Amino acid sequence: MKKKVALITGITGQDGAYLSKFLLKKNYEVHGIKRRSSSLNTWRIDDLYNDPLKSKSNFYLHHGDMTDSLSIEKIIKTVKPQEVYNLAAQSHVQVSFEQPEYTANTVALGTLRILECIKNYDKKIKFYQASTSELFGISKNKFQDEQTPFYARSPYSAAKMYAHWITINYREAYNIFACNGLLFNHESPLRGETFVTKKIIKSLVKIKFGLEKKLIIGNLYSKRDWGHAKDYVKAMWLMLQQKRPDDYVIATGKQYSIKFFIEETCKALKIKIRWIGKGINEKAINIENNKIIIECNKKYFRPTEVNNLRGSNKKALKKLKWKPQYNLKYLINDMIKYEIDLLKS
Ligand code: NAP
Ligand code: G4F
Repeated sequence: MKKKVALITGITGQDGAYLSKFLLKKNYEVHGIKRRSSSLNTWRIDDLYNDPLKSKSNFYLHHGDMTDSLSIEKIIKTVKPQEVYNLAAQSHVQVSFEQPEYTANTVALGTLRILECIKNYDKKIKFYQASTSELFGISKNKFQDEQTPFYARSPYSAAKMYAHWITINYREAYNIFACNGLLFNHESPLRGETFVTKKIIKSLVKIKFGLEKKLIIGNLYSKRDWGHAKDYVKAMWLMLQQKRPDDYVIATGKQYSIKFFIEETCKALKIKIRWIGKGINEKAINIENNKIIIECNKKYFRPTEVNNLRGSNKKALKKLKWKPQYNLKYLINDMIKYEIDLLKS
């Protein structure tokens, strides 16, 4: 049987790496768009790219950029994919306040550029859009699902809102098989270093081994529904294997605060802490040596925050038969193990 061909934008990111591995295991030919940078940005996928059997490898990279429609068009026409997974984005919420225009260009217009190319070149291409729980913003609902109203709380979220709706519009207007995955936060050892889970784990592991003194953190009280990226890339693929295109919430249904995540990481690392102070002055002390090891700093607070995210995965469970395999404890231990191995090596 002829191999299926998939094109992934954002292949050098966390999800791009896990999705590539997932699709290669399913015997896909995988193509990815990477942007040119002066420093290497392929460390998450080097094991695939440097395959000793490279000549037989099903993995290919192409230079391109979400802000450059000519490169996108050329790659889609050359690769001729059956499935396109649009994962590329300026994906950091706080950075989007500093670079709102660039964020809108990559996230909102970047999505439009791909959809236009699919519309003009081959409407049979199936399209996955990396939509996000950030769209729910200040929802007061205990659980957010596919019916929960949106409320953008950052330039990132506003840009993703456009991408979400333009995906639905191209599905309805041009009959394109286009799906939005409203994915809640998902983490892994390959998570970018400035996202809160990776930052906490990296820093606390270094503190444990005496290589760092303090973790400086922002809002301890926002709550997130954290899953494992390994589970979430499977859901992306499942969406494109259905009879009809649709939009799905992907979440664990469990919710924890940043403070709880820190406490669980400390437990796993056997660091005993005690919290003191309030608000911006809240700190954690290492009980064994009485030293302050965690401090808050205004620098990491956002102009507008998303405080409460917890998804309902009922639709995904029923229609996609998708269920998360990994819980928070597994996630934390997986991330810790990776950091310790890295220090050892
Ligand atoms: P990530 O690690 O930040 O990866 C983002 C990817 O986009 C990287 O490959 C990056 O390339 C690429 N990129 C950025 N700007 C680009 C541009 N102008 N042109 C081409 N590529 C560009 O993000 P992730 O965690 O894997 O998330 C994947 C997608 O899902 C993103 O769209 C994100 O917004 C969305 N999402 C993520 C989560 C989550 O919790 N992880 C939840 C919901 C939605 P470089 O490597 O060169 O930087
Ligand atoms: O880890 P975060 O930066 O993730 P955030 O903002 O929820 O966004 C991530 O998940 C979204 C899905 O909901 C994706 F769409 C998006 O692309 C990205 O992957 O921050 C999580 C929470 C926030 O409330 C933030 O204020 O942690 C809080 N936080 C507290 N201290 C911090 C810090 N966040 C970061 N990055 N760094 C801190 O020092």
